[in-house]
Amino acid sequence: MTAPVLSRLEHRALEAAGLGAIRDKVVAGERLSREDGLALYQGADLLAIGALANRVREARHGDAAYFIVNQHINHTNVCIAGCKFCAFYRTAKQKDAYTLSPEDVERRMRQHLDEPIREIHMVGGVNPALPLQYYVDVIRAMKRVRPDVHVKAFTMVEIAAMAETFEKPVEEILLTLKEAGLGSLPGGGAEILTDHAHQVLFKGKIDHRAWMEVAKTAHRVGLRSNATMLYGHVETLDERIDHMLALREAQDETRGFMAFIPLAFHPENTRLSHIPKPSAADDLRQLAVGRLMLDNFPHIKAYWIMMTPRVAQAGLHFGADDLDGTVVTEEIFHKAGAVSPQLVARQRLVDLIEEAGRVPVERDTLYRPVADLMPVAAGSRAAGPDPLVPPAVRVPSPASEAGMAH
Ligand code: V47
Repeated sequence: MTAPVLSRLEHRALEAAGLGAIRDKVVAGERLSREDGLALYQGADLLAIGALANRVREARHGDAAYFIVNQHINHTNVCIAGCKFCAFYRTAKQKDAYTLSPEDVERRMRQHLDEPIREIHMVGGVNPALPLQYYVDVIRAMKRVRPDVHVKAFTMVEIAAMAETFEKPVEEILLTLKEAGLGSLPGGGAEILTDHAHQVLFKGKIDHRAWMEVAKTAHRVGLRSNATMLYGHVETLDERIDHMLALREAQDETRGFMAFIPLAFHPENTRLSHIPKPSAADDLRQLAVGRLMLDNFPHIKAYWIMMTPRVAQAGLHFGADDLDGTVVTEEIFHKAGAVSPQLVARQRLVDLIEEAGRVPVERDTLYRPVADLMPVAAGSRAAGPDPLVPPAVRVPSPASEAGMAH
């Protein structure tokens, strides 16, 4: 990676903010410490911190900003973990509990066959009623509909639960799913990788040691993954740093993580609804701190569904280089009150990126630029009064199949 180059003004602003030593380390390519991370969270000059992260991002990726055309499917909302931050899960007995059959998944995919979808992102609850064959059949169904699609599915939490339920080693589960067509693992379920957050928020599911062990095992068997961080609830800034340091250490070992994805907590409809949402300033700072601390992560994703398209767009100047995707049937965050539309068309992502002065690069899941760009739908720019709302939500979403998952 080339060294980040700062303007004189940026140099001075960082000096004035008391962040001169951190600036010098970053410019010299030296690793930041826990104390540096805390100073970045506490520093008053958000713009100076953003500029530093931006220069690191530009040194790595230039003006490129990545996105993908993808479809999200949440195969079940039945979950026994009972996480306090989750608005999606249901117990098996609740009226609106659902589990999609492999045929349901196939049907959902067929509804979008005319769209250039390259990735299926599938996650669900921890539903112990499902046999291992179910997961194999679902992946095979996806590959039947779209043989070339990349299946990014099942969080470390779901994989660990399968290993426990089916009494098999994690590695065997991963190899079975890989054999069926699994391409990589999404970054969910990490939440905050500390004992305190685990105890307070999600003690019904695996802790940080187990999450990391599954991630490393996945990387060892040749499956790459992402890593999320759910912030803005009960965690301290120290815990956010712990989380990132744990990821950085694991990445030194395996090099298997592709993107770090900070997820802003949406309190609506959760047991933590009294907690205010993180501010846009917190979102931008978190992107910047993630970029600066996670020096061995190639990509920092500003997930527009969680951050809103506008903040994610600004994030492209605070260290982020990726907006995730078109997210054709994302239901997860709508349950928790996210205002983002269900579908932002490919053109809208291109617009968001270009308006930010960046160069859109359509990618596949593994961040390879897509050579055969599909033509953009004519007129999508003038779709309606609010340009951030897509012309239509194409798939009717029965309430019984809506979802939030690990
Ligand atoms: O693991 C749950 C989080 C995650 C809430 O890998 C919540 O490319 C906010 O992991 N407010 C699922 N967040 C989403 C996820 C993801 C998203 C986009 C891309 C990728 C990727 C992964 O959502 C869960 C959990 O941490 N979550 N509830 C909530 N109320």
